[in-house]
Amino acid sequence: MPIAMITGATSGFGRAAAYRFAAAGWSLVLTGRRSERLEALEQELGDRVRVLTLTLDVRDAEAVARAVEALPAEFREVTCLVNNAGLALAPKPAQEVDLADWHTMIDTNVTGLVNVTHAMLPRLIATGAGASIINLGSVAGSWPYPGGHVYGATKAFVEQFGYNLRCDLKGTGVRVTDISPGMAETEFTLVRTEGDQAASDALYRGTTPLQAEDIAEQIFHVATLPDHININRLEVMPTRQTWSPFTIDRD
Ligand code: NDP
Ligand code: 8X3
Repeated sequence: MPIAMITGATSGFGRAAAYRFAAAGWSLVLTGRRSERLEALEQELGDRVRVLTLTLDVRDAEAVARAVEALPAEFREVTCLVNNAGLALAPKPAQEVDLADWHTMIDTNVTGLVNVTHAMLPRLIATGAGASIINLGSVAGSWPYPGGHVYGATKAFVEQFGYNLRCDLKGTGVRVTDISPGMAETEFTLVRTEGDQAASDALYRGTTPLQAEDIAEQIFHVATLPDHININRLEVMPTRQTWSPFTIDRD
């Protein structure tokens, strides 16, 4: 059975993707920082498919490299890496944000994703045809909005990194896709607002955001396309979300 390695499997898209791959019988390598959630996932999915959980902070390059190096033989031939772990912080004007929040987003969304990718590339290349790297970008990587500052910039990095990877992976059979969702109801806004449940509820109230399962379905679709197809980028928005107009500062 093929193997999916999913970073940030303890919540949102990553968790839903774990369920989606498990439903198709894939073996799973699930990572995240919250071990109790990983243990729960192992209990829920472990009787259906083979599950390996790794408590891992993607920002820690050495820990990531060690964990990949120590993958048991039956979990080594990873078919699909889902680089999903990520976060946004500080939804306020750039000039009011703590520098530490910018660093945390860069460390997680950029450095963390690079850490995992670097460690996993030899494994994916060894798997060869049919292997894929699916990176979670965002509409924020293409479309600026107030309060997006470093978050959007990290997702622009994710998109360009994926395209550049594709160039170098030519001939290996390894595919690279950027899935860039718009507004989706997960723990994302709770994290972004430092646990403000009312703010999170208010954002999703009265509209129809994407759900984690919607994106999990896209991830699974991309991962299971015939070997010769590479979707470069998939931008997915809720039907009820569109772009804002340009704004103008007036006297
Ligand atoms: P959630 O907050 O629900 O899930 C985020 C996941 O990332 C959690 O499992 C969390 O696990 C993990 N994570 C965060 N920091 C780290 C870290 N340092 N090391 C390891 N794992 C980490 O959010 P979503 O599911 O919505 O977000 C998933 C991805 O999708 C992110 O990259 C996000 O930027 C992107 N995205 C989200 C959108 C949305 O509107 N929801 C839209 C577009 C893109 P733990 O805390 O256990 O470590
Ligand atoms: C998160 C989606 O619309 O908040 O990446 O930028 S959005």
